Amino acid sequence: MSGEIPKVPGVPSTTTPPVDEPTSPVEPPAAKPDQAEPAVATATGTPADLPRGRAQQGAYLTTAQGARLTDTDHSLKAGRRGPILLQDHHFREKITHFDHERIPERVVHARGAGAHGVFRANGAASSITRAQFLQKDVETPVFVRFSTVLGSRGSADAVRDTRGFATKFYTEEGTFDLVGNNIPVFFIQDAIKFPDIIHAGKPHPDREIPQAQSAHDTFWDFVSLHTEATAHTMWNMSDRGIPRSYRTMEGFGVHTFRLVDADGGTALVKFHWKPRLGVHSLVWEEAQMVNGFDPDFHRRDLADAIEAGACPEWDLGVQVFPDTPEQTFEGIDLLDPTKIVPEELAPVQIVGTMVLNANPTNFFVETEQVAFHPGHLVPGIDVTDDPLLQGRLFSYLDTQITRLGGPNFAQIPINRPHAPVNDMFRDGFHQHAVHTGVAPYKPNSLDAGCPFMAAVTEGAFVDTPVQVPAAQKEREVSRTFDDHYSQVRQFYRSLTPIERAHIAHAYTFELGKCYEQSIKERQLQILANVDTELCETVAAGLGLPAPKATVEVPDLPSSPALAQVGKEWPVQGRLIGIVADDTTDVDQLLEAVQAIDAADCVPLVIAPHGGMLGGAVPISRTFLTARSIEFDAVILASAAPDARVGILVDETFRHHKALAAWGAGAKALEGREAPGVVVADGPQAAVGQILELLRTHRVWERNAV
Ligand code: HDD
Repeated sequence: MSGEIPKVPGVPSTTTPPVDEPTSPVEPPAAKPDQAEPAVATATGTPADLPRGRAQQGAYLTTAQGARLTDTDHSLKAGRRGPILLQDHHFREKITHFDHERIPERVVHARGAGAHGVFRANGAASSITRAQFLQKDVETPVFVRFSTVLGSRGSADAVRDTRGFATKFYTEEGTFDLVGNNIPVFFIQDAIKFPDIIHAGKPHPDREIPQAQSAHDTFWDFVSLHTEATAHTMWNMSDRGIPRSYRTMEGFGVHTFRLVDADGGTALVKFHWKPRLGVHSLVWEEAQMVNGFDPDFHRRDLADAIEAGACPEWDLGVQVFPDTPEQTFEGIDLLDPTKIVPEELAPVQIVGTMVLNANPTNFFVETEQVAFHPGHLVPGIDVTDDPLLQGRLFSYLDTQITRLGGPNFAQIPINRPHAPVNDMFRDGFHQHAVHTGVAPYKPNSLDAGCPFMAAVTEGAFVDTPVQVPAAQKEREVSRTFDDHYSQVRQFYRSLTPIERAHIAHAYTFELGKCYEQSIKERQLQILANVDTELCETVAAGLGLPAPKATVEVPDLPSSPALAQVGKEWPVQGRLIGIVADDTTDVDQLLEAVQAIDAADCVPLVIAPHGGMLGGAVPISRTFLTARSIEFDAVILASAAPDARVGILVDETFRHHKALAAWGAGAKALEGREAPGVVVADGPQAAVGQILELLRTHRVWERNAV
C-alpha cells in the first residue's frame, strides 16, 4: 500500500514567534582584503569542503548536524519559569562545544602571532642544494609564527625574552619547517636539559609568578649554575630581548644544517633571516610601559602593517661551511648550538626573500593550530648531529599529539602539505580523510602495490649517509663545547657603547629582582669571566663586591656585524604621531599627514578630542588614548596646554625618539634643546627631518636610559 499517511490526533502545534533579526538572511561574510586562509591544495580533502565550507554554509543558524534553528537565546524549559529539560539538544550541544573550545597552550612559545606570505628564491643556493623551493625564481607559500618563549597565551608581547621565528614552507616536495629564534645561540647544548631551563624560566611553581619574565630567582639560579647558558643569557639581556616589532627582528636557524646538492655533495650551513627594515628594539622603560598600555603591541603591529599594505620582508641567507669530518669552522664547533660563526668569518649569502602579505582569517584555526617540527625536511636539506637538534627531532611531534588531540594534526588546514600525501597512516582521533583501498601496508598486492617507493631522481628524501665515527656510548658532550665565555665576551665587546650600557642595565635590573644573594654573587662571578667592566658596573648597581675572573678567556676579534646600532635603515611602516588641536592650521596639518603618507609611514593625529580637526583631518588618537610608546617619533603642531602632551614629550625624549615641531608646537619643545629635537619652519621640513632621524631608529646621542 502506498499514498499519504492519514493524519492522527496529536499535540496542537504552537506558533513560534518570528525571530526579530536586524537584517534579512545573508551568506557569511567573506575574508577581509588583508586576510588569507590556508590553501586548499591538499591531498586529504577536496576544495569544496575546505577550509570554511563545512563550517559556514548558508545564511541560517543550524545545529552541528545541519538542522535550522528558530531560537538560540532560550533553553527549552518546563514552562517559562520551569527547569531546563535534558531533552534540549541545542542547549547541550552549544554548551558542550563551548566547554571544550580551548586546547592546551604550547608548553613553550604559547604567546604568538602569525601571518601568511610567499618566499621567492633567487637561485643562489642551487649550487649547494637540490631543494626545489631554493631554485631560481621558485615561489613557495609560507606561514610564519612569531612568539615569546616563557609567557602563557595571554601574556604581554614586549617582555624581555627570546622570540620564536618559525616558518612553514609549503613546498612541492613536502613541507619544510625552519623553526628558529631571533637569537642565534641557545641556553643548552643538549636537549635533555630543555625541561630544566624551561622550568627555571617559567613562573615559580608555588605562587605562579612572575609571568613571562626572566627577572626572578629560579631563572638566575639555573643560568648561574650552568655556564653554557651564558651566551644566550647575554643575548637576552641585550636589546635583542626586547624587539621593537616582529618586523624588525632577525631570525636564526641556530643549529648547523646539512645541504645536499643534485650530485649528493654536501655543505654545512647556518640559516639567517635578515629583516629589510633592520634590527630595532625598544628601550627597557618603554617595553615595560608597552606591556601595560598595549600588551598586544607586537601582534597588533604585525597585523596593522600587513593590513595597511606595509608588508614586511626578510632575506633568507646562509653561512656556508665545508662538510669536513670535524664539522668545525675556524676552530668553532659547528655542532655546538651555544656558538655562532661571526659574519666576518663566513658572510651571510642571500638565497631568497620572504614577504608576509596576508593576515590569518581565524587566529585559532591558523596561528594556534599550526604545528612546526624541525624534522619536517625536504630533499636537499638534512639535519646534523647537534645534540640539541637531535633531541628536538623527538619533542615536536610528541607535543602536538597532546596539544592538537591526536596524531592527525597534519590534516588541519594550516598544517596540510601542498605536496601530495600518501602516508599509509590510518584512523586515530579526528581522522578527516576518507581512505580507499584495503591494503594500508607494504608490501601489498591487493591495492596493486600502491603506494610505491620513490628513487632520488623521483624526488625522494634520503638521509645523508654521513660517517659515524667509531665511539663508545656515553652521556657526554664533546670537549670542544667547553668554552662558555670567549664568544660571550666577543659579543659584548662588539656592541656599541649604548648597547653595552643596556646590557649592564638589564643584568642589574634582573638580578636586582632576585632575592637570593648567593645567586647574584654567582652570576657576578660569571660576568667577571666575561668582562671586568661589565661585572663592576652590575656589581655596583647591586651593591655587591665585584669578583675577579677565575678563568683565562681568549680575546676573539670584534664582530661589528653583531651590533644593531650605528647603521641606517628604511623607515617604511614607522608610526609618527602629530599633536594638534582646534587652533592648528588645517592646511599645514594636511601637508604633514600627506608627507608622512608619501614616505610609506603611518601618520597618527593626536588631538584633545575625537572626530575631525577643521572638518578635514581625521583624528586617530585623543590625549586620553595616546601614549608615547605607540609612536616611533612625534611632531608637535600645537603646544596644547595639557599635561598629557607634556608626558608624551617627556617619554618620547627619554626614549631617544625623534621630536620635531613647527609653528605653535615649538613651545612644547622649549628647554629640550638636544640632538634629535628639531624646530622646523613648516610641516614639510618637520616631516623631512623626522624621516631622516628615523633612519637610525633612535637618537642615541641623547643621554642613555
Ligand atoms: Fe622549541 C616550540 C624554537 C629548542 C621543544 N620551539 C618552539 C617554537 C619555536 C621553537 C620557534 C614555537 C613554534 C610555534 O610557533 O608553534 N626551540 C626553538 C629553538 C630551539 C628550541 C630555536 C633551539 C635552538 N625546543 C627546543 C628543545 C626542545 C624544544 C631543545 C625539547 C627538547 N619547542 C619544543 C616543543 C614546542 C617548541 C615543546 C612547544 C610547542 C611546539 O613545540 O610545537 O616541542
